[in-house]
Amino acid sequence: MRLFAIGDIHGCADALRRLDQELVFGAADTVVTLGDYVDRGPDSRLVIDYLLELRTRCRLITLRGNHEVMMLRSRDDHSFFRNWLTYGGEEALVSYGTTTLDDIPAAHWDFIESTVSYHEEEHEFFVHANVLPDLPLAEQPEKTLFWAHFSASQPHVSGRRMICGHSAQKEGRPLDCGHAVCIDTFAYGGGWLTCLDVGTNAYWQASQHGDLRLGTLTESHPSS
Ligand SMILES: [Mn+2]
Repeated sequence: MRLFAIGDIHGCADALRRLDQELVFGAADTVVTLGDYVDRGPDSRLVIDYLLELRTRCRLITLRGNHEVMMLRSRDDHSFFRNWLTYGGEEALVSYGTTTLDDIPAAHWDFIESTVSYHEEEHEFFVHANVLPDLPLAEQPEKTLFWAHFSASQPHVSGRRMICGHSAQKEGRPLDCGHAVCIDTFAYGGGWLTCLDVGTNAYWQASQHGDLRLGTLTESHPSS
């Protein structure tokens, strides 16, 4: 049984496929994707198609990111739609060959609506952005879960390790604070898409150009 987390994909379908080719996700695996499937990068539509297929052959847990929040809101709020376009929504629409959300397939809306706010395992919990350390996961404000910048001054009250994305680590390596790890490594911006083996702390990183490299978490900001 392997437990993986994958950081912010942002339309980087080639990098996602490269990780899958290497790790061959299968029926014995749990894969938690940390949200932000769409926007900014080139292939939002292909990423969602890929995840819909991946869901049929492993236990796939798809978290919601702030870009899914924005896309859902844009469907009902035309003035917000214009905002979203400038936050990467324009690239998402291009991947569908359209300029309007009316052309997004129903299966893709169903996928986006099905995304969850957090996920818990025995020793870890998974969120897109961050949590307030003193509040149980079920009581976290959406603003924190989807939008807050990474900070991990104190461990979460659950005692579990937090695995998150959202705050791009532009030098390309995960930020490991011991009780919290951020694995958004800027795939769409010329960085890497990170897949962390949560059980071993080994990670694989793929670029949009097909490069692959390996690493192991090394705590860089010990909790105090
Ligand atoms: Mn985000």
